[in-house]
Parts: sequence; structure tokens; C-alpha cells
Amino acid sequence: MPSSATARRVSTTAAFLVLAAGLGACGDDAGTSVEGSGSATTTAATGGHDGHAGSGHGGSDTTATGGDAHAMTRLGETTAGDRKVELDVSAPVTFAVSEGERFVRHAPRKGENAHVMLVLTDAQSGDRLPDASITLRIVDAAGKVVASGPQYPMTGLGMGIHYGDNVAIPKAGKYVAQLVIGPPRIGRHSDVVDRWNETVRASIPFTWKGSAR
Ligand SMILES: [Cu+2]
Repeated sequence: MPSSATARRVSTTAAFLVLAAGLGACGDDAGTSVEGSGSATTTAATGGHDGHAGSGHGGSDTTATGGDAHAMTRLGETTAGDRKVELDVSAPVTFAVSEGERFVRHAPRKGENAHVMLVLTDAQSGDRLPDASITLRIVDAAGKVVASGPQYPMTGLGMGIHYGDNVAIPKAGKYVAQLVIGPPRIGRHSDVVDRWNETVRASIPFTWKGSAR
């Protein structure tokens, strides 16, 4: 291989590693792969306009039905200051996240048995809030942290914007989802410029049945 190509590959890999490190706990093993080439210039523009598509999550707190891999269950919700956050769960999924000009696929890793989804909204209007940072810790009844990490912003067909990741929740029982929610960085009209600017903490207790189905 020509040395220039080798150098380019090395530098690309290095850049990816820097990005992965910046994201924290995720994206460092066989469950992660780089998809596509640098030519995917149109893909990064999604996301911003789906924030009001509340139908995917609103109101349906019923148990997931059937074998639909996308079926989700609401585990709980809480209000933290001027924001509301809802915790949903489905079976683990493969998702892709934008890193630079590429989308990087995250397949479920060994042992992961749930895809957690956090739906962040304005507590008054119910408008979904994109471009926030959310860190999640799941703690068991004994206080042991069973999952921890920054949550990826993502969307899916009929789901709308949420933040989530695949996690391993070891066994049935009672847990608490502990959240640190930073301000959404999306631009704002003047009527909401003073909202959501504090970093808030929230806790959502939930019961895990042992699987997402
Ligand atoms: Cu998701």
C-alpha cells in the first residue's frame, strides 16, 4: 500500500478514536463499526425537525405487545424543573450515530438486553427538546451501578427524537434511573430563551421484569 494511503488511514483511525473517547463509555469494541464513506453529505441534516412528533411516545403507557422488535414499554417519568423526561425501553436495537461525516453503527453487545429511550420535553408544552446532553446511570436496589454513560440522540420511524443506548440490566427487580440533563443547545425563540438553561438531575424509579418483552 502506498505510504500516503497508509498515513491517511492511520489519521482517520486516530480521529475516530478521539471522537469515540470524547463520547465516553461507548463505541470501543466489536459492537461498533464504521459505515459508509466520506461521501454521505446529506445524512447529517436529520433530526432537528422531528422534535414535535410526539405521537410515537405520548400517552401509550401500556405494556408492549406482540413480537414487534420496536415495541416499547414506558417504565416511568418525572419532572425536573422546567423539563419532563420519560423512560421507555425496548429490546436492544442496532442504531447508528453521526461521527464527523460518517455514521457509526452500534450493534447490541453481548449481555445487553434493553434499549433505553429517554424522551425529553418542555414540562409545560410537551415539545420535544433536541441537542441536549443526558447522562444515565442505572442503579440497583443495593446501590450498585449496573449501567452508566452518555445517551445518544437518535430517532426512529414513528418514535421521534429521543436519547438512548443499549444496556445490560442483569435481572428482574427494582432499579433507579439517575439522570443528569444539560441544556438543549437548539436555537430558541425569545419566548423560551430563558428556559431549560440549568443542568438538572432527575431520578426515575422503575421495575424491570427481566426482559424488554
Ligand atoms: Cu433509540
